[in-house]
Amino acid sequence: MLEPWHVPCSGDAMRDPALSSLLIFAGVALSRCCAGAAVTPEFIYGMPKAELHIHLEGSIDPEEYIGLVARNNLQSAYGTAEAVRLRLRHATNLDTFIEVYQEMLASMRTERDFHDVALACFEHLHAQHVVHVEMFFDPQMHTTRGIPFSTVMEGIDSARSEAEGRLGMTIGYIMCFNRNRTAASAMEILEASKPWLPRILGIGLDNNEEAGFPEKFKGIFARAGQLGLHRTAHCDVNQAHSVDHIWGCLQLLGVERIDHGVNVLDDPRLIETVKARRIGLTVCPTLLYTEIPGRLEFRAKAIKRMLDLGLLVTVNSDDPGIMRGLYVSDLMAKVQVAAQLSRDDVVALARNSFLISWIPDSERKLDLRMLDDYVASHPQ
Ligand code: ES4
Ligand code: ZN
Repeated sequence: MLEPWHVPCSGDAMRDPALSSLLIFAGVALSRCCAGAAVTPEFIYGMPKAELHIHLEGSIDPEEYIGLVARNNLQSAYGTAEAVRLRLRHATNLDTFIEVYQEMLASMRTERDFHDVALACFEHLHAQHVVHVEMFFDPQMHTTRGIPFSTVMEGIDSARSEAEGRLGMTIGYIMCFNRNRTAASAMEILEASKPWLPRILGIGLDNNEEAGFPEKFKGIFARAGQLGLHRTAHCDVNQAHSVDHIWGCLQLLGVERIDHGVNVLDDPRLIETVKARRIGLTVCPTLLYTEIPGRLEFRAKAIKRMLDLGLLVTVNSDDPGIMRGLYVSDLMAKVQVAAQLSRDDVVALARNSFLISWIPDSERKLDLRMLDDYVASHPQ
């Protein structure tokens, strides 16, 4: 269920229903008038781009959930997609978000389920002109439910090869360890993942941001480095001790990227360090089913400020199934309007997505050339 692309720039206009529908109808013209040079939603959608922050489990939408529950003969408190959507309104902060996330992912049981969920997600991203994906998955959330690690890996890996062949995308997986679980549990999974390591790009950290993060994962990240894996970590927006956590991820874990990382902007020394070390920031200006006033605008303005500071920021989908079905290009178009991004700004977002992706340099060069060709063939 996609939302209209075009949000008028004047709040007053939005308060008049007749005027607002007229403005939405005249969306392209409006988007031009708001942003100066021609930044149309079509230009944003058509740009080749990479998606670097999307969760397999968070891509399950209400219809998909209902289908999986039926196929697996599972008991569920929610009998229709509409009931699921109502339930998703419960997610208003990180903790309540994780509660519904856990309920949704419990619908996946078999290798086929993992394959189908991943493939549906790649198809959505392909439709938004994503040419390269680095997708998170949460092994502990499945192994602790009795699903073998091999079931998860076989399912998602066959989806990867099908999407690469049929859709012409390049795809890698990032194995996320849960910040609220022990380092020993993460190490167990890391060691069990060895047979699949050639097909895993890197590791990350997600789930509830609890005590001990990031210090307790120092050994995990050191081991992952020895195994040749890339390293990133979530630092969610406006959590307790966000700034300290970002410093910890940089200094103790040796991360190459921070997922979200909006609070980098709260510390001038952090800004300098992130810029000097060329740390990627995968920001997610997502909308929850429960409207939180100012949430999108806050993140959009942070993205604009990061661009102005020359930081390597990207726009990402995060959990589109739980967050109103919006994917990267939908979100970029919303950010463009909310923060008045210029054409150069939106191109920088796509360029950054390739610059901070974990692809071989030869591929990066091709992706960047594809973007340059796109820009050159769409004169202002
Ligand atoms: C997540 Cl937004 C976010 N934060 C932390 N953990 C997550 N898992 C899925 N989405
Ligand atoms: Zn995330």
